[in-house]
Amino acid sequence: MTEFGIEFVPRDLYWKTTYYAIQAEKTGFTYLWITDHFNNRNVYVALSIVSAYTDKIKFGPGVTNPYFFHPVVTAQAVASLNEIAPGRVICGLGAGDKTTLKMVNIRQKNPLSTIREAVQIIREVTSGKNMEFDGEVFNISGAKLNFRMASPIPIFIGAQGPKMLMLAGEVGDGVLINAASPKDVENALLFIRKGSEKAGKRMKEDLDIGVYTSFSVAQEKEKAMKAVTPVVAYIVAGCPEIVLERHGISVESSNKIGEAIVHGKWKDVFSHVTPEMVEAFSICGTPAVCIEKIDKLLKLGITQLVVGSPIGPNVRKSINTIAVEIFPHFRTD
Ligand code: F42
Repeated sequence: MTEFGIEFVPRDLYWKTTYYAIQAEKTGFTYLWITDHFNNRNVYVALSIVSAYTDKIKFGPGVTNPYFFHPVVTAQAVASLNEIAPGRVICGLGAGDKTTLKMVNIRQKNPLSTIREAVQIIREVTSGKNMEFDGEVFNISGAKLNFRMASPIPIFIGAQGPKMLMLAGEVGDGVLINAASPKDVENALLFIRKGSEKAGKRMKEDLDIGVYTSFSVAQEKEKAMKAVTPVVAYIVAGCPEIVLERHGISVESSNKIGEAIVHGKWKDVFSHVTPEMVEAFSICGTPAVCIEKIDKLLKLGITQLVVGSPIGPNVRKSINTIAVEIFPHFRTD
């Protein structure tokens, strides 16, 4: 069965994120991911409050990266959370958002080795081992947590490029595919499968396959579109050429959107984002339209669909709409 996850961006005040988290748990979401960007509120502060106000939803950073946080610090953070909420913590890890890394002049060097080694370090340190490690990127001469781990923490890798998707299939407990269209997800699955086969793992049984979508649902299509447009703009601006090509979007229009974002020209952003871009990079529309699009993704054989930012023009109402009008189509219980 496919589970549903939800993503919150801690741009909102902590109490709002916590309120939405409680609502998400009550309405039947299984996973809660909170994004990590240094210019938003801190992800672990947000997650600790969430842990205190929820009982069963699984939660974690979605996703953190080993450039801002050394993997031993990530291991410490998720292990601490897991002490507060045993068995509920999951750890999302990715190469990091290029724009925010650039702001502080951190080069995203050797992303593949960095992620591969970070996964190993987080896994071993959170399992209570005293770790010694001499890698291509990280070097550790004795790292052990001074507190005991409650349970293992699954590591999900956020990935978009073919090599990262393959690596995610090979070393992750799960993968979070950054995509919304069946074409992109199908393509991603080919690479994930190659990686999982290399490691002798079975897709789905041994590897959680999540699709992390930009999502916007409202009773009026126009309102859903307006809410999702800025998120789609960021996606198009940061999208690899190969993916733009797949959707017939020119690099020139992607650059134009990027320029408009950098200069805060939001009128231009709205005029450059086309309905085709919204179609390619989000699940957006009325509940009926969203049901149809979710159905196409679930049929590809994924284990988790993450309903991502903005969720809708009014987050509280949209979570309610998902629970009342969308979930019943996918759940028999
Ligand atoms: N990023 C954040 O910063 N915060 C978030 O909260 C966040 C959430 C999130 C959720 C799901 C998801 O899928 C991604 C998410 N991201 C988030 C974005 C994520 O951090 C990455 O930016 C995103 O996944 C894009 O990276 P990627 O997976 O496509 O990997 C990049 C690095 C890439 O270019 N990959 C290439 C590929 O084919 O996969 C490989 C690049 C390569 O080969 N590099 C060489 C190497 O050896 O590593 C050499 C490069 C060199 O010069 O060092």
